[in-house]
Formats: sequence, C-alpha cells, structure tokens
Amino acid sequence: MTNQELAEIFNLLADALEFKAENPFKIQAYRKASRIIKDFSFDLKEFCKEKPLTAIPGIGEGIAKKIKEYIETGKISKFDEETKDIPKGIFEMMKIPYLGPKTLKRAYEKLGVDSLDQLKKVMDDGSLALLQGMGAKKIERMKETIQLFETSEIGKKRFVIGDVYPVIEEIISRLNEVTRNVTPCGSYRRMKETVGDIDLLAISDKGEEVTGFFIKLPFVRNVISVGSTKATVILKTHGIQVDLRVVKADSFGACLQYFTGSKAHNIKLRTIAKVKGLKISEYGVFRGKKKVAGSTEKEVYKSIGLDYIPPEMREDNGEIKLAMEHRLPRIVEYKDFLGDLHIHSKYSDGAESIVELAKTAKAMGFKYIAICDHSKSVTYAGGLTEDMLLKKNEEIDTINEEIKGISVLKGAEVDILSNGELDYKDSILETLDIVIAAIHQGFRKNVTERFLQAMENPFVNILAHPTGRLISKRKGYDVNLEKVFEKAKDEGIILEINSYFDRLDLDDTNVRRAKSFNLLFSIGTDAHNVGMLKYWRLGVGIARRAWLTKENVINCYPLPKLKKLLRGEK
Ligand code: DGT
Ligand code: CA
Ligand code: CA
Repeated sequence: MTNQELAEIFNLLADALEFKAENPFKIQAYRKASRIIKDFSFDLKEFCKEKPLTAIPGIGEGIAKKIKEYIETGKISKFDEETKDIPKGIFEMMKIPYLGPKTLKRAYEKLGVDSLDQLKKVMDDGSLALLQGMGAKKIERMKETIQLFETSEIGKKRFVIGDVYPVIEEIISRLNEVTRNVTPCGSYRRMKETVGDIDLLAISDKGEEVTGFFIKLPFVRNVISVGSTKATVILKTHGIQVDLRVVKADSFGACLQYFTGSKAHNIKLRTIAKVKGLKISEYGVFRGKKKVAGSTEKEVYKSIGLDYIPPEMREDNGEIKLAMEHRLPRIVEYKDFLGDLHIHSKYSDGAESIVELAKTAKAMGFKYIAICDHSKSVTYAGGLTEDMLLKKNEEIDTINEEIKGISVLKGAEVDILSNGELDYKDSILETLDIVIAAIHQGFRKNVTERFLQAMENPFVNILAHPTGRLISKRKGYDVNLEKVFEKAKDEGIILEINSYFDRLDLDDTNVRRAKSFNLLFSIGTDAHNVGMLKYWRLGVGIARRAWLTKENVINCYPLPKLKKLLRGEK
C-alpha cells in the first residue's frame, strides 16, 4: 500500500458522506486527514511500526484505526460500506465544484442519474426541471458550472502540480532502490501549475530491470506498455499516466533536455542546430555520425552556442534569443530560499504547534519562518482574538530563546473586512513582525477598493493570495489587479506568491505583470500541516517561471535585511 492510495480513499469516503448529506464535521475531518496523509513525508506502513499513528498531528483515534485496518487487511470496511451503493459516475460528478451533492442525490434517486452525460440529458429534456426545487435559474447555473469545469484545466484531465508533487516524490523514492538519478521531466520540471502526465527519466545500463521493477510498484493500476528503455503505466492515484524512460549516462543530458520540453522550445532549438549543421535528438547532439554532446544539458545548450536555460524558462518566451546573446537574467534559485513567510499553527486551523513547526523548518534548512494565523472574524478557521494573539506572541518569544538556528517571526493573516477595515486595531498590528492582509469573505464586494484601503495601513506588509482563485474550484475575486499593483508600488506593499497546492496565487503570468511595476514578492506555503511546508518549492517555481531574481523575492533576504524591510526602513 502507499500513502497516496490511502489519501485517495479518505477523500472518496468524504465524497460518499457528502453525497449522503452526513455530518459536515465528519466529512471535513476525512478531507483533512486525506491531505495530511498525502503530504506525510514517511511511509505510513513503516511509520506505524515505530510509533502510534495518533502521534501524527491531525490524525485522531478513529482515522488511525481505519489506517491500521487498511495496512493489515488492504481495505477499510467503513469505506466499502459507505460507497457500495454509489455508482462510479457520482464520484466523477462530485469533482465538479458547486454542482451540489444534494442536487446530485435527488437526481439519482428520482431520475436514476448516475453519470455526467445522464445529468446533461435530464437538464436538456426538461425532466430535471420537474423535480421539486429545480427552477429554471438553478438549472441554468448548473449548466454554467459544468461548462466552466469542462473547459478548465482540471476538466480537461490535467492535474494540479501540488497534487502530483507527493506522488512523484513517492515513486522516485521507490525507483531509487534499483536505479539512480531518477529525474522528473516534462511540464512538472518546468513547474507548470497543471500537468497532463508524469514524465520520469532514469540512468541505468540495465533498462529492463528498471522498467520491470517500475511496472510492479504498488502505485500501478495498469500497464500500458513496457520495453527495455521505456514503460508507460496508469497510477491508482487519480488515474495519472507515468512515462518512464531509462537511458545510459552518456545520453542523459540530451534525453533530459528532450523530455523536459516545452515542445515549442525544443522545436526552436532544433532549428538553430540545423543552421549550424547539427542534429539534436533524445540521444545527443550530432554532427553527421559524430556525437558532440549528450551527457549533460549544459553541454547540449553549449554545443549549439547557447547558455544553459533553466527548465522553468523553457517556454519559448524569448529565452532562446537571450541565451544566444548571453544575456539571460540570473533567476532566483531554490537554494536562495531562506524561509517560509506564511504558516498556520494550531492556534488557528493548522495541525501543529509552533514548536513542532519551528523544529521541522529548521531541519529543512530554513533560517526563519513566519507564523501567520487567521484573525478573529474568520471564525470558521479558528481566527485568534486579540488576547490569543498576544499570548501567541509571548510563546514565540520563548521559542526564539529556546530553539537556536531558526527565527520565528510573529505574524498574522489579518482579514480585510467588508468595509475595507482590518480585523485588528493598529495597537495590535504594531506587536507583530509581519502582517499579511487577506480577503476570505465577500469575494464580489468592492474587492479592489478594500485592497486599496488595506494597503494604506502602515502596518500591512504583504497582500495574501491577491486573486483568490482556486485552481480546481473557483475563479477568484472581482479585482482590478492593475490598480492593486499600482497602489502596492506607492505604499511599499509586497505581493504574495501563495504556494498552497490549490491556490498558486499570484500565478506566473500575474507575477510577470506585477514585476513590471517593480514590486517585491513574498513566498508563503500557507501550510496547515507540517507536510505542506515542502510546497515552498512550488512558490519558487512560480518565481522562476516569471523570471524573478533573488532580489525580487524577500524570502531570499537574510533575516536582518528582511526585518528592516518589514519595518519599512530602507
Ligand atoms: P503535459 O504533459 O501536457 O503537461 O506537457 P509536457 O510538456 O510534459 O508534454 P509531454 O508529456 O507530452 O511530453 C514531454 C516532453 O517531451 C515535452 O515537453 C517535449 C517532449 N516531446 C513530446 N512530444 C514531442 C514531439 O512531438 N516533439 C518534440 N520535439 N518534443 C516532444
Ligand atoms: Ca508530461
Ligand atoms: Ca508524457
């Protein structure tokens, strides 16, 4: 069994209970557990030999028991019981945001609707409209929702990178048992926010052994093809396709370059090579029969007169010309990242204590972290009263004295209320090192004006997730970003690159736009459990796709410089 498999089961269980309109708290608990398991850094099966599963923050007795059952018997009886009468098509429809489980249930019970095609049919032939509570307006809205979903990346069967990330991690750690240098390629390596499939490349002289081992891994649902240099499988998790290539070391660079793409980037490279009398293939760069490059990517680029181009820039956006003229910008690197500036603790709706977060962050090599729990009016996410916030500040002071090697910043994710005021008074904001202003309520109500007003507050440093979109679920706020960027420039406000898996907000395109206003950016994982801290890489990935330098990203500043900036000093 794998963590990913188990995570999916809990998510489907939540879907089943939602369909049956059961207790929302229970449903939420399963969803939360699913995400914790998904992001958990150790194999659960191994972990529970050493420690009780309830030692994992956010995993209670009930869930632990089910995990144990799965490890021991390969199934969860509660899951089998709750899902046995629900057709598969219902789960597919449950993926469409805002379609409404209640509606789906009624359509299923009264009209036998058990697939999206069926649902569309009963909407069109008028039979759905005959059911109680199904007015023309509602059906119209449902049609819009379905259309929006079907034209979205998710509807087109692409996957959110933050969902694929832990899957890839788990596969690679298993593959490393038989081979070396297993490297993801394709859109994932370019850090695109959604990926169509997973492309992996490994070095080995014994290709057959590697592909043979790969197709037998416990993740695999079915094998599409297998040979001595490549294999394609479909995973149990979300039905994602994985293409694995195995090459010898002397072709690794060429192959990595080829399978990283993008296609448009590669086509242009080939044209350039041709002019120089060279030919690029997945095995190397050739002049006639003579191989002139192949073992490293750098060599491949150099052989056709180009500087090395980082994967995140390979989108045919002008990078090739710059590489030819040796004028590529030096974009921020993963190693430049010093700390996460947006984390939730147990004080609000996170799973861990600040001490646990600090220790993990330190072990990950971070120099600092900012604990930014929700403010008081966000009651559904355990927002902190002023008293709690001050108590939290004191705890952070103590932790900073006790744990060396990492600094914890006192922060808050302060809500911008519907009248544009902030959720805490200035006298409270003043006690904090870092203030992130955010909108969590009233997405259609004067969002631009509220943002502008909030930015005028001298204690606000950062604007959180400025568009409010969720990749798999919603479009985001009605907001005029140009106005927001302009004001941010005037007021010295930093914009967030929120790297929570479903947000990725700002995205690469908007970061580019914001960059043209000469703004600074802050990367925050918005982690609600310790496993989510690893998604800082997605934030840096966005920064790299937008060609930011390390000067543009405040997480690359050493602590004294960062603190000075946050205090508004030059
Ligand atoms: P995806 O999977 O849709 O998110 O996007 P990619 O870029 O990962 O595309 P994929 O998986 O079809 O192929 C991986 C890489 O392999 C792609 O970025 C470039 C290379 N590649 C695939 N097909 C072709 C092709 O027909 N010509 C060239 N030059 N390269 C290709
Ligand atoms: Ca791909
Ligand atoms: Ca592929």
